Amino acid sequence: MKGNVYIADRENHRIRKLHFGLTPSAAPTWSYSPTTSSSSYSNCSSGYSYNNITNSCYMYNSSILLTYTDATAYCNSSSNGWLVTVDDATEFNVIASICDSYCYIGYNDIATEGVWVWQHGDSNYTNWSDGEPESYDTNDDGRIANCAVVDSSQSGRWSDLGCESVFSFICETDPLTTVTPSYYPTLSPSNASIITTIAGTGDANFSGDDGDATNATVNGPAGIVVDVSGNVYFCDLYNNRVRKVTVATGIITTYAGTGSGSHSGDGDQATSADLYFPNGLGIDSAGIVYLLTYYINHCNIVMFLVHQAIYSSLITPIIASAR
Ligand SMILES: [Ca+2]
Ligand SMILES: [Ca+2]
Ligand SMILES: [Ca+2]
Repeated sequence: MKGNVYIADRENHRIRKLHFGLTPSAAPTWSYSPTTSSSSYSNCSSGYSYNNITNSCYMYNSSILLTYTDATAYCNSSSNGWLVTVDDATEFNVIASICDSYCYIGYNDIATEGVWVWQHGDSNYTNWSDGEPESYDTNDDGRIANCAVVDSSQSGRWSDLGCESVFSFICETDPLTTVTPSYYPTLSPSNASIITTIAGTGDANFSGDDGDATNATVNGPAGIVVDVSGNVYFCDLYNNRVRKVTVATGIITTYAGTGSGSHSGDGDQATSADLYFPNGLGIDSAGIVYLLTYYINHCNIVMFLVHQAIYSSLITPIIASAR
């Protein structure tokens, strides 16, 4: 496809391809923390609201007044919730801001007078109003005071009142564990790319001609070109060859060079020619490949040579000229 990018990944001994416009088949892995989610993010069972300060879910309806037992049942039947457990000062402030009257929380000493427990989970946090808790509440018809309520008139601090009284209440649940973040990454076809290896295993060696290119070894790939059909040619520098990956099959072959690092073979088939560290390639619109190699002349001077490796009816590549 137009726009693909090919990379001679020299030190990794691989030919790699950046696929233009291809959407990855697997979603990228993202670490996700609800506490950093956007304010529009919702992560709670139906009826509950997510609070990103406490990373918990709350339900509150000031018009529903129930006894402690009925309020507990109401929460239990609402996505297996519970009367809220206040874990710390942070959650205290959140709950205090939610409740605008008296609101049951999940703290009680029903089982043993004076031994206060949470109906769900453990918390050592308390924030009683002055003089609370009491054994009997003189402000609540003298009932046995076994259930804690948030008292909005006391800045949300708690009082213990009779559990038979009907009050508002606050239910709590954990956030849902399976979420789809609203900012889940999507890659648009116009700019997506993923990278794959099309040749080389990563081992620096020579092997694998006439087989799957991804099972073949190469050694220091350098220059790379693609012909109009999508076939890939690259200099296999330290193997003194030019190799070709045929796009239709993924098969790798030697296109030029014997593997011997010297200079010979002009006019012969390209696969019979010796190349000395081929390191640059070009291709023209006719599919003629141009090849840059080193050449050490008789004065021991390193020179560069450009070869023209010509297809003959797309079958027999020939190195035609030495200069
Ligand atoms: Ca809590
Ligand atoms: Ca009590
Ligand atoms: Ca009290």
